Amino acid sequence: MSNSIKDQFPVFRQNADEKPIVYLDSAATSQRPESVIKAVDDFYYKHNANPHRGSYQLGIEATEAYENARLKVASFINAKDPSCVIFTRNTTESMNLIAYSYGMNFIKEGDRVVITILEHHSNMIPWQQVCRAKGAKLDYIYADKGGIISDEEIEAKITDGVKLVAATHVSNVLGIKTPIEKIIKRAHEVGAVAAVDAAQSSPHIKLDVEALDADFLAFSGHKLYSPLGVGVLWGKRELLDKMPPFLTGGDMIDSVREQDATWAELPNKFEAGTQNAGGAVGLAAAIDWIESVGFDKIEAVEREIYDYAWAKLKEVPHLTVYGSDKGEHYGAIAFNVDDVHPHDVATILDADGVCIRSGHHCAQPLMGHIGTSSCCRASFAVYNTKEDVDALCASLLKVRKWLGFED
Ligand code: C6P
Repeated sequence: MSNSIKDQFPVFRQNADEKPIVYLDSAATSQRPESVIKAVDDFYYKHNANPHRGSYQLGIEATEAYENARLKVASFINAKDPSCVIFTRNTTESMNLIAYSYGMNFIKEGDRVVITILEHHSNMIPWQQVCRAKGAKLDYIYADKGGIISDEEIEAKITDGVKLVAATHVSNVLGIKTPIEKIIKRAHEVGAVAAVDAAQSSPHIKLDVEALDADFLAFSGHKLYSPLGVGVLWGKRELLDKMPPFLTGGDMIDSVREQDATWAELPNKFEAGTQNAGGAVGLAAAIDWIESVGFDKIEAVEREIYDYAWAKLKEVPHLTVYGSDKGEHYGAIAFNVDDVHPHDVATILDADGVCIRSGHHCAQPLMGHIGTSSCCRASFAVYNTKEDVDALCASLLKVRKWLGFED
């Protein structure tokens, strides 16, 4: 299957003497289309200045580029109020912002915070810190071994006394979509605030904060075809307004006296210091690119690749594929080769130009839950093809042979 989308990504345009790259690590970070790279270049070639600072023409251009990126993100996630879109460095910073600004101030002793066992450490450790500091309890919604969360588990864990629920939209290890809509609804029924980690859903699923009715939603630009170092936190105004700043310094103040200060309005209150305007411009260009392809096409292409990969990997001997064929999956498939450490698998695959991630994927409690300490993960984006999956499977067949196993 040819994929004209792939041609738009310079990293895949190798010279004849270069080994082709079979990039199956988009859940870690995606590649960038040429239009994004050019947009970032254009910003630095022609419009770079410190946004919100310079009143000269170049400064105005930089501010406009940065603020237009905010408008683009707001429309991308269907946020009605663009000033509730806050630029951060990444999902990790966004989740920490919620934890340190909302959690540390509004979670009290004896309260409960609920997360799921599928969480990435970025949506786990901040809540451990909040609960430890405030004397609150951290509870887990467990999935079955396939990653499926039942309605009963949601109802049993999200009960009176829960003040905040933070859940991933899609697991970075198993690729499974959580029943996030039910989790949010249940959180609201018990009066809790609901935060969504959309790091792994944003490249695959059309986000709509209105329809989801989340209170907070976070994602990283770099998994979404954008530059490294730019992320997003969206929150409901009534929450963001009452939260104190997470970081303090330049551009987040209304006025400063010797002993105290007052804060700027949203979004500046949460954007202390010089911001990554080039990154924001790249994120806006990535959104343009995604919209030019369209989520219908993205979902269709990725569904075909995912189903193909799932079936093919199941046929590879001596392979344990984690997760289940029930449920909705996006992006990632986790597996192990019998008797071979995942890092060795990844290194052997690299000799064929096949890039996968190995390790605990920043989800150690989930690893324990599915019965391993680490695993391999192949992850897909809209530029992948069935040929990429074939190359992965062909390379996997070599692994045990290389290591001297007889079969
Ligand atoms: N997961 C992976 O290979 P940052 O690193 O801040 O951009 O994103 C953190 C993060 C938060 N939540 C989920 C569900 C994630 O998958 C990630 C990042 C990468 O799985 C890098 S560890």
